[in-house]
Amino acid sequence: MCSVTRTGTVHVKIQTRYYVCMQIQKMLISQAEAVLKANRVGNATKPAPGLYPHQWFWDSCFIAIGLRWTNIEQAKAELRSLAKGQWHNGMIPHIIFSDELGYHFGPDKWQSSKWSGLQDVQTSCITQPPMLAEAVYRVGIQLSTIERKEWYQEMLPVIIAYHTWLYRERTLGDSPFISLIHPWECGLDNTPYWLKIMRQNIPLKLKILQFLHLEKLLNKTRKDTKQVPASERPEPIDLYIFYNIIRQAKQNGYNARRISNTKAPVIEDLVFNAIFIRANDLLMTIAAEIDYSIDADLVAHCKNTKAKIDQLYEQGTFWSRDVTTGKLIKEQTIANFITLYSGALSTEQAQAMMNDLHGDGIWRPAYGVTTTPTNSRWFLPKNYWRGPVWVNMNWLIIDGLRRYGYHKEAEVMRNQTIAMVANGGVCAEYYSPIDGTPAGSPQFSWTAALTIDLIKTTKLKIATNE
Ligand code: 9WN
Repeated sequence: MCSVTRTGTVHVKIQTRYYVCMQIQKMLISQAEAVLKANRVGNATKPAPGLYPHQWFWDSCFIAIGLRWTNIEQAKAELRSLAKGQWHNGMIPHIIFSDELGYHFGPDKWQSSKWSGLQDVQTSCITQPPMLAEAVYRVGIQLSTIERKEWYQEMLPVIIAYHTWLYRERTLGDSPFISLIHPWECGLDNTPYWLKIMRQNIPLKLKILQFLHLEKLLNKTRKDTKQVPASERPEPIDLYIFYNIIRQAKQNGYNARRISNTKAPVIEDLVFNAIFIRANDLLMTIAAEIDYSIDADLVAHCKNTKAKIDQLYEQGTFWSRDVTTGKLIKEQTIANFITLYSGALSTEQAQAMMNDLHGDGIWRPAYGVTTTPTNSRWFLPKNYWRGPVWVNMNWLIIDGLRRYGYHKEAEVMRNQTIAMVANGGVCAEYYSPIDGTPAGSPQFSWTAALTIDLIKTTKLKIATNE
């Protein structure tokens, strides 16, 4: 049963839980297209109206992956707009600011032009998961051979400069992995493994508030909860620690080596590194297609990161590493499963992942994978990255499952994800893993874009360059 309201929103009730009929799929695509159109500002798409009024790095990559089916020129423009925000040293920032006001941590807090080399674009001064190679590659698949080659010629230098920056500025000591200086860089902001490390060093002012049980007072001064209920956003203490880490990073010129000598958290993040390994492979695939010669050092680095992933493997799974102590951070989250997407796992490790996916509280009947297992002490069903199901996470896992030949499981998760979005009715930012209730911001762009992609991508030929 489907109905369209006078405002044009599609409300869908599905009788069979995981199967979404063709008629509803078509309506979902129209609904998703409308969300993307409404969120479009100039050449880029904001993640959501109100809460996120600028361009975000990995959001735009997911958005382009969806837009390639409905408007390929906009998909290209979305990624070109990211390239315009690329710093002269190669970094792609996690936010490129538009003129809209109201974001809770705006351009004045970062003062990017002191470091970026860009005078006409204001950005944040940290990065986000390197999804660009995947987005460029997938847009390329939709083009004719000649257009694809031109597209790759245009975008490959951007990807190379970015990956080279990551290796130059973000590998510390002899480690083959990329270090992050802020949880916003991994995109899963309040995921338990970051909270655990961050909360070991709470600033004195916040400690006093906690001691007096007054931390909820902080909610009065925050802007993000004007759009979304506080219970669905990071806890006040965590948000203010996020802000504080940026202030400290700025004092250290956003330089990871300097920051790693302070008490600020620095983590070799599993989600980021898994995505990076895949992105390195795609960089090589793109280069091979246009006979582009990649610098030997970069090739060696890429191979080394992939080959050494077992350094993050202990007790039958993968973890992020705390750079300060050198120890793995053993908090189970969805990050463990994003390693499937990397393509770096042995067949045995991938099988073990599959078994774990079916473990208690992880793969939820009807919705996909919880960001934090339901039996974790950190679990909160509607709070941001502490439990909710996110469409981009399901998408990455589906892609990884396909790469390891788990087509049946990938198909189940694909159908579940489409059904969850259809049932939720609003292209929500995230969904409760308990009952699929939409949470966070409605009209969320990557939910819209990736729903289009999931509907369209039934038999994607996966590229490998092994
Ligand atoms: C901080 C835009 C972004 C996503 C992140 C998500 C959230 C920002 C915020 O929104 O983070 O970057 O203000 O909470 O965690 O993954 O890219 O959608």
